Amino acid sequence: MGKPRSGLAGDAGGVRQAAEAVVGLGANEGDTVATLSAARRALAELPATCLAVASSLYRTAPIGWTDQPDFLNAVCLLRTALAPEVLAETLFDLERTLGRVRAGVRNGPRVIDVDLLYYEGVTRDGPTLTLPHPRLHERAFVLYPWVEIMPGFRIPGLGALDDLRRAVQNQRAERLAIKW
Ligand code: PH2
Ligand code: MG
Ligand code: MG
Repeated sequence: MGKPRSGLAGDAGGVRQAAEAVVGLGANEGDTVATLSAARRALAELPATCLAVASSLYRTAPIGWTDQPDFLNAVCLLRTALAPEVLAETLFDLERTLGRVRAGVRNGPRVIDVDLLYYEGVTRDGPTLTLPHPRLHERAFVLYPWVEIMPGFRIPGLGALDDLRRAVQNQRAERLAIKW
């Protein structure tokens, strides 16, 4: 008989342990600082989750589709008892709540993007969830804020954040002294 599904992570012997999860935030349409602040507050209020650290905001050059405004980006470290798929679905719902409409060009402008980048060494390669995020190592807008809050961290299979960041230092990413 299978174990009952709780939707929680680390459900071993009834003891639920929190996992470290890293979430990337981005926005380049509308009142970006207000939307990112709302996203951050919402992360802090997710069930069975605490927001451990939030990075500074970074103004970053658009990657992928370059003919659009600069983004503001940040990264947050969560400790969560939500399972990876449940967390990913919850983040998807949060984007909708904050006004994200999925239309237009891939990698194009958006009011909010909330991506699950990493979940406690878990790997997934499914239709709706890939962990770690498949493009994180190519992106200064992820690596600059991430290394700020987790210096010395090594992503299993990818290497040290510092080394990954050095490899993308040709991409513009400027730390901002804005409270958010
Ligand atoms: N998100 C993308 C594509 N390109 N560029 C920057 N600077 N910041 C982003 O958040 C971003 C991007 C797709 O999610
Ligand atoms: Mg994204
Ligand atoms: Mg996304």
